[in-house]
Amino acid sequence: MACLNYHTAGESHGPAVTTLVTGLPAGLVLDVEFIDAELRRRQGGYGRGARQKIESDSVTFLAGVRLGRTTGGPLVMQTINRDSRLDDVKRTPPVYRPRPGHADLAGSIKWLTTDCRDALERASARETVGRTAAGAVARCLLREFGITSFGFVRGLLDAVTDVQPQQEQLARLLELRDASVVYCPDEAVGERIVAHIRDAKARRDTVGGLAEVHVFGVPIGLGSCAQWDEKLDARLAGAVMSIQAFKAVEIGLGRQCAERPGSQVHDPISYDPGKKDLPSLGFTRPSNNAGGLEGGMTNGMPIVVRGTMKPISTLLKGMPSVDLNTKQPQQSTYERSDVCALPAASVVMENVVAFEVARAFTEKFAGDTMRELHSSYTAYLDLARQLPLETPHEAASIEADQTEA
Ligand code: EPS
Repeated sequence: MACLNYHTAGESHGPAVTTLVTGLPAGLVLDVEFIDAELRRRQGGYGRGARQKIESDSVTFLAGVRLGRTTGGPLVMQTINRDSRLDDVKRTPPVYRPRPGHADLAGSIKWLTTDCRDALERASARETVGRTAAGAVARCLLREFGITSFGFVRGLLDAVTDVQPQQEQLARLLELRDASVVYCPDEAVGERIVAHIRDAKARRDTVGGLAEVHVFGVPIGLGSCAQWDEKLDARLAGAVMSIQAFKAVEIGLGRQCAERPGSQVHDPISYDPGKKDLPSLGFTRPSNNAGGLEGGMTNGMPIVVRGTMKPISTLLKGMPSVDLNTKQPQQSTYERSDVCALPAASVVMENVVAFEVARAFTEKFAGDTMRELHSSYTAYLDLARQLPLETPHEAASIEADQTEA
């Protein structure tokens, strides 16, 4: 069977955003309410522009589902754009003055035109509807195995929360995050983030910020150390970096690793037999600076990924640019946009991270059906708990090790 993958199609002001997900096992129950709730959450957050008052996102399944379960065939999901007007040149005119920071300049030259419209329509973050839907489907799969995630806004400018999410507090954290208009589980910091966004709007400017995702309940051994392109940390970084406007990705301690010696970076290993039934198999770590990933593989600790979003590139006051036809200096075009889409980006990030975890999960526990995935997962954990396994190779090495000691 094919490896889990997805692609999206659609323009920001085209008729719809479509997602094609391939490699899903048959028999996965799709929680449509949950998927639509994630789409609605993606539409929200303080700092959004007028577009979200027009749209009302939800998915329609066009293929790959029967009676609420995946069939094993390709899954196609579609979300209608209510603000569909791509072929109306008056309402969606050509754009000749590229916005610094957007895909306008590079995309139009790449497609050999001075009209940035085609590039900006496809590069628009409207496309993240499709990625959120794919990730939400992946989360339906992961939660069957007790894997859950928490995505939130860590902060922007000088308003940054130091909250350290723990699995035991997940219910409370979700409550706090969902009560916040900027999806920040720290009320005081959330208020300061709102004030910064309001200020940016008053100055006809924009702001970005930091979004973070924690994934709990992940078994040891997803990803691989065998090949560079199988490393899960690299794939997570690629997935997060591909979200519109993201400019940096960190795993665990991230760039702070450069500021500490090894003894203050690496997480000591111990073993607690009372915890051997958990997906971490009893191995415990007092800290999680590695962000749940060592050698490109999950290590049983929560996965922690942080992304940096740059400020939205459409500024009400414009930016210095040139007219692509005349090559004369001009302020960049203003198109209706958001002042800050960081809360929405935290939802997108949570879902794209989940998709990569689900992809790694379905590689390790491959099967055409959910039934096969469940048996493969259980069999692996059983074998791992029995270590050391009595193979001639293992027995010889243990004996040699004990003789040396
Ligand atoms: C975007 C510009 C805005 C955003 C859009 C991304 O759209 P519009 O020009 O129609 O106001 O709202 O994001 C979405 C539509 C969305 O659903 O997230 C851009 O230029 O990237």
